[in-house]
Amino acid sequence: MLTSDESLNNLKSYRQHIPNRRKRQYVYLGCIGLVIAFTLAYFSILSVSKSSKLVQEPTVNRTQLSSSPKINLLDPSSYLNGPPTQAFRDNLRPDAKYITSWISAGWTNDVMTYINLIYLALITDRIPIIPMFTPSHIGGDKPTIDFGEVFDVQRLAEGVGIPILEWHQVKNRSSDVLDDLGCWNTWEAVQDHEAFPRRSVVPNYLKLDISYTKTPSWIKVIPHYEHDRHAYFWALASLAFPEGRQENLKPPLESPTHHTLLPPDEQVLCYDYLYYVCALQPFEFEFDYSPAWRYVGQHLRWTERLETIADEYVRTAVGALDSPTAPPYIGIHVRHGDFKNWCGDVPVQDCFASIPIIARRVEDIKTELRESRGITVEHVIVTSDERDDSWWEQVADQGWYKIDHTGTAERYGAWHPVLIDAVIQSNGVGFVGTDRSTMSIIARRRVQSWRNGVVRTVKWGRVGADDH
Ligand SMILES: Nc1nc2c(ncn2[C@@H]2O[C@H](COP(=O)(O)OP(=O)(O)OP(=O)(O)O)[C@@H](O)[C@H]2O)c(=O)[nH]1
Ligand SMILES: *[C@@H]1O[C@H](CO)[C@@H](O)[C@H](O)[C@H]1NC(C)=O
Ligand SMILES: *[C@@H]1O[C@H](CO)[C@@H](O)[C@H](O)[C@H]1NC(C)=O
Repeated sequence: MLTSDESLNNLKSYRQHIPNRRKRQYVYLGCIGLVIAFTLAYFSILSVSKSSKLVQEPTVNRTQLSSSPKINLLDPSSYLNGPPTQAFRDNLRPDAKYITSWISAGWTNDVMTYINLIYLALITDRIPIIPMFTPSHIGGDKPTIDFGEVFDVQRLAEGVGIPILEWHQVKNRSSDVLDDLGCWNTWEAVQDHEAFPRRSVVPNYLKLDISYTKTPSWIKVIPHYEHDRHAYFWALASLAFPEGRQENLKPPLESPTHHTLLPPDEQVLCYDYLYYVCALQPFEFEFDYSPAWRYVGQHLRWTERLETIADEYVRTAVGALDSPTAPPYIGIHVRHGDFKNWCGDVPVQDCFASIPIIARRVEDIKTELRESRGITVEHVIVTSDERDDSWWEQVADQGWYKIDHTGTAERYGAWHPVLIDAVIQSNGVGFVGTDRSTMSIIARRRVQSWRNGVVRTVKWGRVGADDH
């Protein structure tokens, strides 16, 4: 042990040598630094590739993706064995890991649910397998429609930077094989009203017999709070990795048909329902930072075909069918229908925002477009689920246009009235939406992200709700 004097002396002698030693030391330090840096880099690369072998096989080679942007992310041969098979497992590559989930609400909610699924795929390094859209609000007797018939999947895959598969690419649509699958049941961890996993018709369409394992209750954002059902993305993601999965295994519920008991599948990770999922706070699509919107939703563009059809409807509506391009317009989405159930004792005519109230927001937008973008927009196009003719007369009295869907379902199918309206809402330079409607929320985000547009949301529920 050094006395304080000795150490002081050492320090002094050390100091005296500084002028000489410094240069050499810097050279040493530099060399050592470089060696350390290289070693660290080497081991981190090694450990990444090792741990991804041990913990999780890399399903998405980001090096490859970033170095060759032209890679065909949709080429299923890289991520599947071949054409759709009768039993889905026969088509899975042993070196790849996948993720899937089901839908169970109105169409817009279902779009958001698939966006959440793809975002979860992104943060768990898995390949999402997206099911179809199932009819609910458009009538349960209607056919399903493929995700890829509505959205440009190739563009989505390129935008998000991961491969994206659809179920019909994996399993033959007309297969009679009922496949067994183990999935996570999130529903019973986030709510107390239903003592079963979230119900969905998707597993019936896909012919899957599912054995569910309850997730831990800590996935829930607001513990024990019965008025919210959201789970955290990263809580769900933790169950996608071997340790988190292992630590949270519980006796599963037997599957309805084969009565099999299966733990959550490691290769095809699945969750019953991903609508109520957020990073920070419930109903996050409302907020600018929403990671699901920023990393996935904004890349979800309509198919060329839908764009072409919608464009023709717009040109027809505004009487510009002979013009090659539609004029810039402000889109409005007025959500009525079952929203009257939220009115309580308030008479419907006082509860929903009246046309003059909506017109105030249209004027706001026109002014802002003029002042901030220097554009004057004359055309206003209204989409709504309202069926009352006298209401539509008020719309016409404003000089606003409506989309005529006479014959749309017959020509294109039952999905198209709502699909075309959603495209039209997203293509304006301005948008006025209805507060609390997810269809309005997502249209608003699209107009902001894709058109750099100006948006407003009309509040409703009582007289004066939108006064501000
Ligand atoms: N064609 C058309 N249909 C609409 C419109 N707004 C609502 N609807 C219908 O009402 C349904 C309700 O919207 P959904 O998206 O299904 O339901 P949701 O996801 O719960 O959306 P919100 O109820 O708006 O939050 C739609 O699917 C349509 O069938 C519209 O502007 N045009
Ligand atoms: C990823 O792709 C790059 C470039 O093609 C290749 O050099 C590398 O070995 C791949 N990595 C893995 C883990 O497959
Ligand atoms: C699905 O299977 C049927 C036979 O059951 C076959 O005729 C059809 O070609 C298959 N479809 C695809 C897309 O492979």
